[in-house]
Amino acid sequence: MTKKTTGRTILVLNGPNLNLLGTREPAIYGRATLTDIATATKSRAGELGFQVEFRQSNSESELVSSIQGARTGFAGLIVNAGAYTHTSIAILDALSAVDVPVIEVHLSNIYRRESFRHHSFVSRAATGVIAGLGAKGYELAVEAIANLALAAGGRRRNTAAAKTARSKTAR
Ligand code: CA2
Repeated sequence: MTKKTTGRTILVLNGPNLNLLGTREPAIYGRATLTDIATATKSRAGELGFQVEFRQSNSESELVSSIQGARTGFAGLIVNAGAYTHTSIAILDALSAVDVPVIEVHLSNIYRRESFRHHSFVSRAATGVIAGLGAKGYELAVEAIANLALAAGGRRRNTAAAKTARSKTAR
C-alpha cells in the first residue's frame, strides 16, 4: 500500500548510541556530531519548505512511542534506529502502522560490515533506504520525502481534477 504524505514537518528519529557521534569511530561514522547532523538536516529541509523535528533516544520503548505518535500528520519519517535496526521487531511493528513515507538511514554501509548488521527489520517497513553516505544521507532522505510529498500532492490534484472533469461531463 502507498503511504500517505501529509503535513510539512519531517520527524527524524535516531536510536541508541548515536548521541556519541563525533567522539569515537570517525573512520566508520565520520566526524560530525548528532547536533551537526540535526543542523544540516534542518537547513536542507528549510530550503525545500519543510521543518524537522529531530530526536534521539537510547530507549527502544521511547522510539516505539515516538513512531506511534507519528502515524499521521508528518510529511514523513527518517529513521536511523542504530543497533535496534538489526534486532527490534517492536520498532518494525510500530513502523508498519505508520501511514506516511519512512526513509531508513545509516551513516555506514551496513552491508560492508559484520554479517549481523546485514539484516534490517526497519527495511521491511521502509519506503526507501540510504546507507553508507555518512551524514549526507539525512539530507538525501529529506530530499526523498520532499519528492514523495510533491508526487503525492500531484496525485491528489489529479484525482480532484479528474473528479471535477467527470462531474462536468456527466452534467
Ligand atoms: O551506520 C549507522 O548509522 C548505524 O545505524 C549506526 C549504529 C550501528 O549499530 C548500525 O549497525 C549502523 C551504531 C551507532 C553508534 O554510533 C557510535 C558513534 C560513536 C561511538 C560509538 C558508537
